[in-house]
Amino acid sequence: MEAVKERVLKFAIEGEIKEIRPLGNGLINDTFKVVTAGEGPDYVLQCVNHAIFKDVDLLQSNIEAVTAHIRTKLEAAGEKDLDRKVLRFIPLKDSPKTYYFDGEKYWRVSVFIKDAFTFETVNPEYSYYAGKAFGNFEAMLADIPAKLGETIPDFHNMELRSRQLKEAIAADPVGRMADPEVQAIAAEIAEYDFEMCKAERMYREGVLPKRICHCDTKVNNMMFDAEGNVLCVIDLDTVMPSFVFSDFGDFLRTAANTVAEDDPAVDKVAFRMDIFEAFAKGYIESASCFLTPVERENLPYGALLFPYMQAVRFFADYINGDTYYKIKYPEHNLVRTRNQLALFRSAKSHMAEMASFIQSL
Ligand code: GN1
Ligand code: MG
Repeated sequence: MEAVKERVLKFAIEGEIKEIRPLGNGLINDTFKVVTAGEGPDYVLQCVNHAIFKDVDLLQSNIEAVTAHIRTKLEAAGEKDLDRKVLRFIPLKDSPKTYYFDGEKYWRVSVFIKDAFTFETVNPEYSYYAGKAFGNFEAMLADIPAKLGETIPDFHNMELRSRQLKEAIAADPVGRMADPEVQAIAAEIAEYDFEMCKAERMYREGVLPKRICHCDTKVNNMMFDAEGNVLCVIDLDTVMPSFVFSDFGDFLRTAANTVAEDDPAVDKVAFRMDIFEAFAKGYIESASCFLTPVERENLPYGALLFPYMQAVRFFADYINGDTYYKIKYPEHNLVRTRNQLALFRSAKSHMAEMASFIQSL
């Protein structure tokens, strides 16, 4: 940890470093908690995965613009305790930059929000609050003056994800396509390819806008206080222009699944309508100020799209020999694929119900 400590010391933090220890369970970046002595805050140190986020300068400037914009709005609304309600990134000691490049890796430091919790699962009540919070996050960013870049170009572009999977299948670099189960999965995915690429077509036709979205609204990317109030949204690397389905769909993908995204018990996977209803209600309450009718009526499609897209991404990574997501065992990405496909099937069986619920709001 000595080398890691040296990186932290490049930043203008308060107090002496007492301890640095691993934090959280993200699949992309490496995260640590930096405990300090004295009155000042503790911090979160992250090593940004540069293989995935190629332009860290753009990424941090997006995050700076977003957090500054939200901070200004919260301040104007008379909110107190802002360091608990929006992330604050620490500049370097010798420059206003909020990241440090050590010649090999990129590092950044933000204020640790104490007495705050993230959850891997939530009940309907918390889903309702989360819906309000993610809708509000998009609403606050609807008038951001800065033009944000795509930190991962075409991140949630289903046509691209589908193409990447087709390329992986054609190349089959580690021979995983020989397995009949893998072939069956490929066939099932192909069946829904055209239907799931609908958002990109609507965008080209000019009927679906892009907005500033969070693009990684996994349930564990939201912080709650001890009383269950939403504090803030974290993990801002993927904040970029996208369709509203990104935030609506990815939350439900993680929160409405009866089990974790990598649970091998596929027969236990189901899409929870109680979570859908609570989340949709909260989301629409705070997003209705900007949602168009097309966006609103396609929210159920968004709830289908994300399990599907995630299945495609996990599956492509499995075929490619596990080069993107962190894995804990060799078949991890295949297990994740089966799980997400099962969730897709379950969500699909609730399409009509979802549509009439949205209409009823
Ligand atoms: C990644 O970093 P983490 O675990 O919050 C991924 C998401 C996936 C998710 C699947 C930049 O998010 O898009 O939905 O794993 N982030 C990136 O669990 O690819
Ligand atoms: Mg995360």
